[in-house]
Amino acid sequence: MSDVPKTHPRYLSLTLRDTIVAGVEQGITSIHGLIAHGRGEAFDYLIGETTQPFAIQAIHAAAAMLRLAEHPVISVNGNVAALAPEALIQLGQVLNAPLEVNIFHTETGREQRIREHLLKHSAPDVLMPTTDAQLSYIDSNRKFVHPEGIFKADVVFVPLEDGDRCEALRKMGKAVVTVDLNPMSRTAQQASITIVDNVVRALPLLCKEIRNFSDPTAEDTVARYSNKAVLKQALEHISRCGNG
Ligand code: PTJ
Repeated sequence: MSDVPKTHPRYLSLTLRDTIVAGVEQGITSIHGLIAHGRGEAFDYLIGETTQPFAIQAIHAAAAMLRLAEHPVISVNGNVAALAPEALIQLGQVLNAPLEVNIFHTETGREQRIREHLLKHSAPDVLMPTTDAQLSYIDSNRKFVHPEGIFKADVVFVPLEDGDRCEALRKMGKAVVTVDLNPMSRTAQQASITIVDNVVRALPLLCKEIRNFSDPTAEDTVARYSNKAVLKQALEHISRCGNG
């Protein structure tokens, strides 16, 4: 770990850098994950490094959608595994949903190392990609999925995604909940619900919201939710900050 003093005004953000670097060193996070993280940091800086009202609104709708799902699945890549393993496992527990490793950048042994990392953090089980079940409309490594996991899911939670799979999942008729700090990314634009927040802040809030969920009008909440409107709020917030 680096020697950033706790008094540094951006201590938390700098600590997260250490965590993602450690993920690369452990062979969990792809080296490309550092670039993705840097992009995320830039947007986090612009939204004020705190959870904003547009993210709270999306978290409420996401909790409703995930609670109503018949077969929700949590997709795990190398960045989120390094940044928030405990929160991912907690989310799996509150939803009674499996975690499934699904990565974009192929590297020998990385999928297995992610699985072991999650098991070490007490995940009850972790599904792995297979060649038995494949997603349509996609050519990358992300197409390989588990028949009892993403392949069968009606709602897929996919934090920090590259746009291709989100589009493929939607074309296959699945709902997608994502967490993405960039409201303009293809994933953010194509997901059913986009939580524009840092995954390390959003995941514990989502778990809490699901645990305490008592909205008798959950179906209406999901039906009324407009991702377009929420993303617009996020962009307006960013441009207000940019204008001082
Ligand atoms: O482990 P792999 O091989 O599956 O690779 C994972 C990454 C994230 C490298 C891969 O999916 C990728 O290349 O993603 P992109 O296309 O760079 O998109 C990542 C998105 O996540 C960007 O829009 C970033 O702004 C956003 N992002 C980065 N860090 C965070 C984040 N969003 C929320 N919380 C973060 N901590």
